Amino acid sequence: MSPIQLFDEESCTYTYVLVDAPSKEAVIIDPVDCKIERDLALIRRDGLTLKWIVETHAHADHITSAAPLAELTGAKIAAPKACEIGTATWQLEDQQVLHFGGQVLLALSTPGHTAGSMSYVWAGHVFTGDTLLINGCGRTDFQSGSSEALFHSLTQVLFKLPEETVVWPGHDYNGKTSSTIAIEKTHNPRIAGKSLEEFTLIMTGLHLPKPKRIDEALAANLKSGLRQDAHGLHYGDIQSAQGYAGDLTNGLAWQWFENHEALLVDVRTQAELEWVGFVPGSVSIPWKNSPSMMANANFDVDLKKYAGTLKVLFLCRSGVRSIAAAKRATELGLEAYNILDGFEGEIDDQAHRGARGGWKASGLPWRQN
Ligand SMILES: N[C@@H](CCC(=O)N[C@@H](CS)C(=O)NCC(=O)O)C(=O)O
Ligand SMILES: [Fe+2]
Repeated sequence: MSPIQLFDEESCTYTYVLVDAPSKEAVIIDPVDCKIERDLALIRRDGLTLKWIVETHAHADHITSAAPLAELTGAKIAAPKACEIGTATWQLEDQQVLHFGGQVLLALSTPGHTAGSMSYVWAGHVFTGDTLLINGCGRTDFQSGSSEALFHSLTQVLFKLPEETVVWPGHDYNGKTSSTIAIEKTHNPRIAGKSLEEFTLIMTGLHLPKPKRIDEALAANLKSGLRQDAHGLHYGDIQSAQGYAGDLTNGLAWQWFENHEALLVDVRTQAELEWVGFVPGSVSIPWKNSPSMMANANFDVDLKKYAGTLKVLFLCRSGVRSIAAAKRATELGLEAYNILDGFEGEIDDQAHRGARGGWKASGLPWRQN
């Protein structure tokens, strides 16, 4: 059994998916926000049931996708208790065990890079987060880091594991993928054969630049990446509206749609669907923002076929036409909702890093013909 190793080129972060083959239950370790689409696609492709989303620590260099992933998959979040990530369901302590299918994942407290950092052991593999890197180790110069604690975690915890244990790090900046306890114990230039004093000297002499996104990342990661969008809503929220049943985030829209609780109506033109993409399984009933009701005569006819069946969710490019369509649908007697930010949202809104990026940027399924 081997883990599936995934890489984020931007932060050089490794994410791991561990699968119990008979039950297809799975665990994901250290998922990254901008890779949520890739990770969801893998889960769907292999028919996996994600049980746990596990963090090795509160990351300083990238934002986790734990919260949106939990909402979209139903998995629960587990994180080291000492990391104080309040949104995690399971606050893990040393030696506690997570189960998925017939598998167990053992949490080992390995402080040093951060005071809460943990490593996880599974079937001859160890996921070391930023405690042990290949030919390196996590820095100890911020976030309650301690060279002394790291020295102890490396020499007294990780290096006590069986020598053939495969080491899977949280990052690699040099293209390396895995190692073993035996190799790191004997060859790791920062720790192999070093005394605590020598190790501390090496660590204090690193003088690494601060991670570029540390402030933004830490604040977000202490909430599992749960962020408010520009409407003040959290991923998955719904808010009441005038003239239709409500506004909802695309995360909740996807959940309802996938659970067959709602019909998803795309009101963009055929040309937009073809050029920009669409949500598989959605129904196309174009709405034109035109003063003449005649322009939307077909809208009424097509939509009435669905009256009285399900909730109807309206999607357009940025969330304007869908409001008009939701109002009209309400007049026609349907339970109609507007999906905030539409398919594309506010493009180029760098400040929010995709928070207003719409359906596509949220990593929800879509396709182009
Ligand atoms: N250059 C990266 C930061 C890299 C970094 O500091 N990585 C941390 C892990 S969060 C580390 O411990 N690095 C150890 C090392 O580079 O030796 C950024 O700006 O985000
Ligand atoms: Fe880190």
